[in-house]
Amino acid sequence: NTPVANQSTNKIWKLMEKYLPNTKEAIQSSVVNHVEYTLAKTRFDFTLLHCYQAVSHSVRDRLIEAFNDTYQYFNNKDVKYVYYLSLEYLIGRCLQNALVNLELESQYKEAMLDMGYNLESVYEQEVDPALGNGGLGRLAACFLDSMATLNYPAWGYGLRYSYGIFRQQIKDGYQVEVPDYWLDRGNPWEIERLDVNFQIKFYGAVTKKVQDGKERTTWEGSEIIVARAYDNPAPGYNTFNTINLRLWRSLPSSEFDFKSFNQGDYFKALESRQRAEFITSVLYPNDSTYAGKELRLKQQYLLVSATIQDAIRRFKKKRKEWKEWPKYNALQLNDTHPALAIVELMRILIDIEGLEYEDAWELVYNSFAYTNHTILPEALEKWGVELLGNLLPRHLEIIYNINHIFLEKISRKYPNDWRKLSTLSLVEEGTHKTIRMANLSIVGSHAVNGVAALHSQLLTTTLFKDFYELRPTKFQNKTNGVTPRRWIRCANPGLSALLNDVVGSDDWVIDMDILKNFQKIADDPAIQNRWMQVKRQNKEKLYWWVKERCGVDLNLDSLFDIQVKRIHEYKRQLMNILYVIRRYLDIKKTPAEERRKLFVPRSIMFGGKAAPGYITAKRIIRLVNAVSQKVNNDQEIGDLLKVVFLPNYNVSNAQVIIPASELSQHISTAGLEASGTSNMKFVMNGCLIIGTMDGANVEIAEEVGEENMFIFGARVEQVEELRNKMRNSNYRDYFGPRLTEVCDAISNDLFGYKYDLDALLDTIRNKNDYYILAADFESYCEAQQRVDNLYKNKSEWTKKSILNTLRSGKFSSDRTIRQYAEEIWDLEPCEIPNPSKSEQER
Ligand code: GPQ
Repeated sequence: NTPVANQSTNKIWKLMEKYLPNTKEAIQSSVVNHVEYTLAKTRFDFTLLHCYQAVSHSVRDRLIEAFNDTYQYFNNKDVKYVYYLSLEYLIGRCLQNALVNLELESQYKEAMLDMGYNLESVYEQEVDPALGNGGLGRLAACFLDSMATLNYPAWGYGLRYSYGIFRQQIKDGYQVEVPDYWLDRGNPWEIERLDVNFQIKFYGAVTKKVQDGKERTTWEGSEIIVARAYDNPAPGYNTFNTINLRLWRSLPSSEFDFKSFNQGDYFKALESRQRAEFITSVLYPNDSTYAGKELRLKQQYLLVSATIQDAIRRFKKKRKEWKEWPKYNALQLNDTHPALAIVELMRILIDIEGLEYEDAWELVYNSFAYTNHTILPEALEKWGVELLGNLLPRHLEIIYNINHIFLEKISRKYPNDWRKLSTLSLVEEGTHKTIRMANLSIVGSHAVNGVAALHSQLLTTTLFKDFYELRPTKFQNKTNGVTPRRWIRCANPGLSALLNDVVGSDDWVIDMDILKNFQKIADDPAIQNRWMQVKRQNKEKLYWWVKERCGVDLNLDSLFDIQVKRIHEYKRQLMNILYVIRRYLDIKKTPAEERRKLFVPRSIMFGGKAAPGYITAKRIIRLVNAVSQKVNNDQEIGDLLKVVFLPNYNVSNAQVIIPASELSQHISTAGLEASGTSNMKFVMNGCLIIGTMDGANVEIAEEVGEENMFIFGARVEQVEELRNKMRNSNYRDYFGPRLTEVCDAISNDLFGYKYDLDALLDTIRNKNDYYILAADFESYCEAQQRVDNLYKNKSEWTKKSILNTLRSGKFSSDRTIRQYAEEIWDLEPCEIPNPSKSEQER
């Protein structure tokens, strides 16, 4: 880029100095301008979708002002940056969030109403960018919101997949996956950076030569592609700071073309261009399982290589000494998916920058940190050395170097301890030799954290025990959190208004802890009434959502009982639906005139995607729909019990579902849910949790009080013993009578689909019930009885609901991000001065 001459720079500077005004007229004219000049539409040919697009462009203009100023300011102040590396971001819809964070929602509402548009229906036009699978991806999005809000100098880095997670349709009760081409209607929020491109190399060969008595290694890749930046501004709340989520898209490299086109095969050369574009085309739809596919490894390396090059370029612009790298850069790995960043930085420092190995290692070690999100063995990434060595030969070599030096230290410290050496090694030996990415991440990072107190404790006592003993101070806990901006302020306007009145301001949006000071309102009948009204309105919204999508008429007076999350055996949706059958059978056995006395009317809802190849998870969906079919059409049952599968659970649907929920299920086998984050969203929205002592539920119980939840089931210490008891025994010995009757009903074809459903039940009957569903079933049924009893007392229920919200402050991601910044990143906030209101309104 050639710098513009000084005089004209001054002129441009003056012209750009003005900020867009936010008066009603200014907003309207900016929207109308975009209709005409950006969309090239006329007032005669203009739909609600066009309206959404024009409004978004007008908001984007305002975001860009803040965004450019923010990084200019950071740059001038020469601050330290944190780089958050994640293969997934579930950011959700942007329009409302941007308006709320820019504090312009009411202005836009009024401006649009005046032009004949309802802003809420404009919101509904937006697609939901679903570039993630579940909790891990949504966590990254909540973190961006908190990093911006708390004024941290941060960058999010990820991939711009053309296809996000599939859209889930339910056909004949089965999940059907439909491709999610989310860019169909363009994306007004992103800024394509035609000038930010990095070359990415794959395959090829490593050569060594001696230069000035020193061995120099070079890697010549044989496939070269380009990563291009797409920027997505993430505005903070109550601050002018707006940070960037930079997503990379893969494109063919024209330099590489030159060679292949000259070889004469035009079509073959075009094919290789398409292969380049394919790399970022689709998100792998597996949650907590490792895929092991080469394309996935290419995706990971593309993210890592482009990001490291970008960070280095930024660092070098300031011409700092390499030894200052950790003082100016912190890099956070969201699970092991971007772990190759450790190796990529080593490679660049040694092979290109010419640093000594030890010096390079110190810079890497002091800048990287790693977050683990699960102890499930099937999720732990292990790349085969053949695959890795073929795609990234130099990286494999460096991994071997790291391992060699590391293991030498270990064997000096623990001579002849072969068990230790083989568990700590980055390499898993065997017929199929693999690289353990978790071990690489731990060895290459100065901090390793779990995502809830229980999970972090399990890491140090089980999965990473030997690493912990080696360096206990490296291991930390950072309990997850969620942003109250999206999950209360945007998703639950009724509750937000109520909290504003209680607190006397909207300060709670950036300081959730102040809600604790208002606990006495929980007993106030007037507040309780208003609280119930808010819940009722949210239930009505979900009522219409369900009616439209599922064709089921819910009873608004029934208890809305919801479990929404990825379908996984460890999350035990199966236990939930088996209990629903239990309830159904019990209602049928009760004389009609006594039913309403004994049973609280319930609407039990399930939602979540199954990985396309996960057959058991898909059968769970089949069972839920089979039960739904039977129960909802049983005249005898009426509105006492309804069962619904909510299709295509995603962020925008969650914003409707969570505020409407009264009971929320978080019932994983103790020890297996690392944290859970929707549990936090439900609690904030005044739902009561039925749950096991797992993940963050443990800390939720500490905060809101066990008496305000329905806790049940085996504790983590008991799980192994229960499994041992079941091992090699017949399921008839460990099934209680209530569970036996339910399973027999299914096997006797009460719901049809016998083949699928018997196979499903075999996972608990003949596979030793790894997730101890049978062992927890009785205690689950008892907890459900406590739910019914409490729901009969509206005032007591509401009181607990209020206390749940008021005591949920700990679970704001603002708290989490502050802890990361202070305890891992060593990062200071840097708030840019807000251009004065008068200036904005000029
Ligand atoms: N989680 Cl390893 C995911 O959503 N995807 C993954 O691949 C892995 C973990 C979840 C985890 O299951 C939840 O318990 C956490 O709350 C969430 O990550 C965020 O930490």
